[in-house]
Amino acid sequence: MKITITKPNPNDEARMTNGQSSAANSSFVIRHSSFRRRGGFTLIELLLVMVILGILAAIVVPKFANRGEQARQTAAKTQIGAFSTALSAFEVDNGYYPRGKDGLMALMKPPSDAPSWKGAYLEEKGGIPTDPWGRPYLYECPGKHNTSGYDISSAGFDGREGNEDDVTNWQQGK
Ligand SMILES: [Ca+2]
Repeated sequence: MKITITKPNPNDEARMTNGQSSAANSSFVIRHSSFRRRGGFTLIELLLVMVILGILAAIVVPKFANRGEQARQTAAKTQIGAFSTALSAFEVDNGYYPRGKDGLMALMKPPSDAPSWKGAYLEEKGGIPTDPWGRPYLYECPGKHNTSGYDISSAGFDGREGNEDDVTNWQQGK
């Protein structure tokens, strides 16, 4: 930080017409323009930045937290759609949908009563995929909701069947 002290000359005094006559009356004038530029942030500016960061944290964090759950719901819907495509392919080859509660296994390994089986119908190498919350998808054929087809669902975040966060292949609330 460099502070230069110079004696005023008549020209300087002539320029100081904006209410700085007290400085002009003193013997020396401190030129501190370089001090102003290198001084960094003032306390007010720092406080303002902290307030803005506080507002951003309050707004942004809950939104992203919610997005994660929305993304898992979407992933479960997409996976159920993929199961449905594979189950339709199974039905085309064999004339029926895989039966019972373990029916999804028939997409990977041929059941005993499927001589025209042309699977595997899923590319998953780790077996039948679990839902985004780490639990198995629930399958039943014939279904309780889709009586002429099959029910497939995820119990959602809470892991309990039959409430509103479930992801299903039937219309919920009916
Ligand atoms: Ca649930």
